[in-house]
Parts: sequence; structure tokens; C-alpha cells
Amino acid sequence: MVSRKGRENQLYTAEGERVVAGTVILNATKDKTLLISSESHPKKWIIPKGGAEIDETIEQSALRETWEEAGAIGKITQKIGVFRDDAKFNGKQTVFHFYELVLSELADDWPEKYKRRRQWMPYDEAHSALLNNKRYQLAEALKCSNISR
Ligand code: 5FA
Repeated sequence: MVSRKGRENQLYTAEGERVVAGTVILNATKDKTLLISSESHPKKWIIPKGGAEIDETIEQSALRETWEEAGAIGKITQKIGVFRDDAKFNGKQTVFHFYELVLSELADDWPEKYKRRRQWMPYDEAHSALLNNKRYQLAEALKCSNISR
């Protein structure tokens, strides 16, 4: 998997929203999810996700971001859904596409190893962490996944 830098290939909707793709990573027994720390707010937990690019499918973007940010490889088991954020960041609204991914390999070395922490959490802990950070779309994606709770 090749990691990418920059935003010149960023995909936008016809309405000008930034398209972001990511995964809810589950362990094989589907009772934990792997959260990562935000780069801009290192104390806050998020789900691996990032800008979808024009020359990829949204699913490919989600898998690439999952590798770059979390060092995780696995199988996409469902599309969880599309979640809109009406708030504007850098003048743009965001539309998130989230997939569920069951982990097959967690690398010890990955592109953003020195930028991010990773932590497995059961549903309640992960959902609360995302809600406490006001990451409502990420919390909703986790809620809509097949994680056991
Ligand atoms: N941002 C912060 N809170 C947001 C929210 N509730 N809804 C939508 N966007 C929100 O920050 C990533 C970007 O998202 C920042 O520009 C922030 O203002 C905005 P983050 O989600 O805390 O993650 P991060 O700091 O680790 O940044 P990246 O994951 O690297 O950035 P992107 O998700 O934009 O992806 P990309 O740069 O890999 O394409």
C-alpha cells in the first residue's frame, strides 16, 4: 500500500463538500475497535479516515487511510454509511463514508507511527471517547457497526 501526501487530488461533491473515507476497525471477535489519536489534537481519539482522492474508489481511499494512519490491514465487511457534518472546517463541509473492517494484520511499523497512538477499546469506551470529543459522525458510524456491546 502506497501512502500519499497533499490534497491536490481531493474529491469534493457537486455541492462542494470534502469527501472523507474511513473504517471502523474491529478485532476478529468483534468486541473491540481500534481508535487512533488525532494528529491536530493528540489527546483526542478518532477513527482512521481522510480525504478521498479523485483517482481511487472511496473504498480504496478508506483502506489507504486505514493503513497510513493505523497500520491496519483487513477485510471490509460492510459499508456502514454516509454521515454529513454541517460545520465548516477550512471553509468546507465534510461528508464521511465509513466502512467496517475486520482486522487481519496490525503492523508494528506504519507511515504515521510517530504521529499517532493506537488503542483497542470496547464499544462503550470508544463511543464515549468519540462523543466527548464531539465527533458525532464518528460515534454514529461506530454505533452502526456490528461491534458487540
Ligand atoms: N475537523 C475537526 N473536527 C471536525 C469535525 N467534527 N467534523 C469535520 N471535520 C473536523 O482533524 C482533521 C481535520 O478535520 C482538521 O482539519 C480539523 O479541523 C477537521 P482530525 O479529525 O482531528 O484528524 P487529524 O488531525 O488526525 O487529521 P487527519 O486525519 O490527518 O486529517 P483528515 O481527516 O482531514 O485527513 P487527511 O489529511 O489524511 O486527508
